[in-house]
Amino acid sequence: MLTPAMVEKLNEQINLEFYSSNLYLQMSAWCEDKGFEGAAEFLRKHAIEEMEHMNRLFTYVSETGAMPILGCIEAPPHEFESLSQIFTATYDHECLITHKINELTHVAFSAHDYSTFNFLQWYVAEQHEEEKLFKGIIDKIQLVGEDGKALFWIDKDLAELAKTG
Ligand code: OFO
Repeated sequence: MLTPAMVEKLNEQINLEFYSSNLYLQMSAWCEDKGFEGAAEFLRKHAIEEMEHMNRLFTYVSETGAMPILGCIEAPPHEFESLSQIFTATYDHECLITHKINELTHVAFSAHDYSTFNFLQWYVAEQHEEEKLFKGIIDKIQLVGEDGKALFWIDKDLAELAKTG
């Protein structure tokens, strides 16, 4: 049985995962519009992964007999300057998510809620992977530069990542 405070925190995270999904989906539309098809595919796939993160939390809250509550999801930005700005923003966003997961985990541990603490370990590990993934993309963009040809290859690389990642 979850405490009301824990349910509230988990519900906040459910809504945040929705936002992450919308953010990446919106970014994919910008990429599609600018002709970055690989980046668009990668972000679209990642938006689906964020919905899976949301669903995992939603199921956990339901299974413990509490009520997942969906709130208003803030509209994500839809105008971006460049591909590099998009991926810097995704990395910053993932760092924010890591911070939120750490906070949640701390609340669970402090309340001796070891079931939730254990459940959240999946997210702790996942955030390590997420930060690594997005940091890797920024590093690549910085390495090759941002002229047309370089971005063409980055886009191809992202298409491959969308297939395998
Ligand atoms: Fe990208 O990890 Fe969930 O939000």
